[in-house]
Amino acid sequence: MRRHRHTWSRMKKSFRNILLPTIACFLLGLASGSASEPVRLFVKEVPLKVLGKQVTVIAIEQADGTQGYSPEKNDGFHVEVVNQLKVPTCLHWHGLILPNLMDGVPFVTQNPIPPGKSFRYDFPLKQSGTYWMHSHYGLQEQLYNSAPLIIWTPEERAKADQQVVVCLSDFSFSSPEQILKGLQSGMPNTKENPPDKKAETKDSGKMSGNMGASSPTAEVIAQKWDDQKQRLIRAVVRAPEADIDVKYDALLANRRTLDDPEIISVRAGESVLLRLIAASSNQNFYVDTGGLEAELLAVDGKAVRPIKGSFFQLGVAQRLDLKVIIPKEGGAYPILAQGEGTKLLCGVVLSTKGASVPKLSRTASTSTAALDNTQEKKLQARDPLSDRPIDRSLSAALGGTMAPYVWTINGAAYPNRNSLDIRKGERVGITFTISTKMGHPMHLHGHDFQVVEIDGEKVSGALRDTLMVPPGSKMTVAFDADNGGVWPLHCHLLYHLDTGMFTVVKYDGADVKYWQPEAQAKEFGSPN
Ligand SMILES: [Cu+2]
Repeated sequence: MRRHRHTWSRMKKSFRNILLPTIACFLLGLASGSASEPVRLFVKEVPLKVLGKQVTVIAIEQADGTQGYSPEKNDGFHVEVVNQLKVPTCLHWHGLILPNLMDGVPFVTQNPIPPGKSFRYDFPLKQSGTYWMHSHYGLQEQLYNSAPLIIWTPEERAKADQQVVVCLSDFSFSSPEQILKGLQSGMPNTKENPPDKKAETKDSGKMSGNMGASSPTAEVIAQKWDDQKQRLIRAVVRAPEADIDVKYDALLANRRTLDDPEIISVRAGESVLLRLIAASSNQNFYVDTGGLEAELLAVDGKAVRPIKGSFFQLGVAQRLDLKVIIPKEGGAYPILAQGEGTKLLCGVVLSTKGASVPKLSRTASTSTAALDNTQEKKLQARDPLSDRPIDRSLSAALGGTMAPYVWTINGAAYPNRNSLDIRKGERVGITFTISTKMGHPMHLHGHDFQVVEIDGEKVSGALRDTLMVPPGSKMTVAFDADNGGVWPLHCHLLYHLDTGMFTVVKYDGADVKYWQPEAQAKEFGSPN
């Protein structure tokens, strides 16, 4: 009896000491999203063969070789980034609404991760869909220090019979440092760029209004809206070729050129959801689904009212969720992406069993026009912001010059201590104006914003985290200031970001201990 009581009291004791805390931890973990063991993400050098040549690039891989990290929304985000490079790194979770100090931006929300060291990221997930991750340290993004980040829910899984992630990127045999040096010396990768073009763009910081008119026009590919059929289409028009500042050697889809594209096996009659990610450094894209009618379901991971078409615009860092149906007769269906202002192509092929895959060319016969607002004006958020007036209106004037190669927001190049200041609880509007010949894909960290005005027209546009601001346009986005901190707002063209087109949106009372523009200037230099 005594022995029994003893055992019972021991059991009670162990229940109190071990089981209770375990259960409590588990429940607490569920609530805070920290129950799971972290997934280790190794940032490391990997070999890559491009156009027959062996090069060394960077990958973000799990221990089993999985690229990136694609968690279940309910499990939360639990990652340990292990830096296996010989240099510092820092990974940003692009588009996620997360606590400020988990944002992964060196000299803004944390210190860089030194070689051989690691850093843990844990937070609950508020979104689902197509996101991505990339280094925010120096020019590492150009070396493919990036990977997909798909957040799964049962609803995301139910969107199609099969789902495919396609990462688009831009490739150069020149190192990112050489590319930047070329731009700064006024001799950008100029294979196709006549030297007198420099003079033309020299004053680009001042004026853009009539520049289009003075540029020579040619037959170029552009996106149009077919009003009759209510769909987005590819059209050949007479217009200036888009002005771009980096000319690449190749474009890649899932790290492969069209000489040897990824062949994705699909089934006749079934639906496929393509989750396209512009993981490029400086190259905007047009996405061509060819003979397959596509339905655009989401941009930047956020649902839009579905739009049909076969030709779509995709700015650097943006995403498109495109649903296609494989015809009953089967076949091979290339999904191609052509670079803005170039003839270069990349893509994947959807192929049913036994279909013969055609040989695909890496170049198109015609170049493309600049990205514009054709598509953006058609997009409507499925879940718009609540109806409420803007409390605080901020301006972001995008400017810059090719010589010197400096890009600015509100006249200033980063690093600096300027900030766009806001308070918690406000509905904030940011109006982008642009005085350069090149468009800028503008990314705000830590928030979803809605496009609410395009060129003077009020819209209930897409929810996004990255907005393409084309030359000559004026666009306003709005968001609710509900996530305190100091949040980067920057152009996602790597060489614009690196030479000044970066600022921060700062909440009143934010913890700014990691925001060290001076330290950044010391590490990377200053564009001025
Ligand atoms: Cu830019």
